[in-house]
Amino acid sequence: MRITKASYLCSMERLKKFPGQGRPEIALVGRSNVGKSSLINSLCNNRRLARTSSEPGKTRMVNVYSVNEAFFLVDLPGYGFAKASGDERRRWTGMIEGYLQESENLKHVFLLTDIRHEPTEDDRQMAQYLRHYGLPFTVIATKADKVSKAEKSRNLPVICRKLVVQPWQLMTYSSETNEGRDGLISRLQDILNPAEPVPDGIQIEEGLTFDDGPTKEM
Ligand SMILES: Nc1nc2c(ncn2[C@@H]2O[C@H](COP(=O)(O)OP(=O)(O)O)[C@@H](O)[C@H]2O)c(=O)[nH]1
Ligand SMILES: [Mg+2]
Repeated sequence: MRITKASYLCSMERLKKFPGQGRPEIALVGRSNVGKSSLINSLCNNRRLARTSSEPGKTRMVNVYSVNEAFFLVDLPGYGFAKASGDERRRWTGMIEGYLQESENLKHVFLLTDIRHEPTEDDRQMAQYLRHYGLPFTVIATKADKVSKAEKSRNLPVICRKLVVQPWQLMTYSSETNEGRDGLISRLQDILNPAEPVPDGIQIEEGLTFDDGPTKEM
């Protein structure tokens, strides 16, 4: 898959039907400032698509981007912004969870976490939440350009352990160098066009029933 077309579609505070709804949606969640907007820009090869900011807590809306007129990337508000008041936190949590629970076309969630640090308690809770509701997700360790190879191999197992994911559920990404971009695009492709189950070659005769069970003790 090549990403040839990407545009900003809309921002919303609560889930509403947006134009063209029905196409698959892929959501991005993660701490404020972890690199969600930068990843969208790098993936879509357009630096001005999503607003990035060095100031945490700026994106307080759900921002939707349309990609290749085929699917939507849904940039959820960043959690874990230390200066937010209790009310504001509850509003954010409501927005994130409201979307995750109610979207009918959500196919996959990318949970972003900074490769330099151990995932936060918020990250851990988010992973647990996604598991609890059976929402398929991939963890993306961002800002991979900021660590050495040695730090990377030290930090990735910590991320797996803390978020209780297998190594194949974890990818690395750098929006600075585009490291991981090809891998993420091929992951997107698999998510959007899941492989047909491989037939096992066993043909069951029509009308055959298994009243006695498949095997019978003699
Ligand atoms: N070096 C480096 N900086 C990054 C990367 N991704 C994001 N940043 C920086 O981190 C800050 C927050 O990024 P942003 O995409 O706005 O985070 P968001 O709040 O999760 O949307 C910005 O200053 C970005 O330039 C990356 O892969 N490498
Ligand atoms: Mg952002």
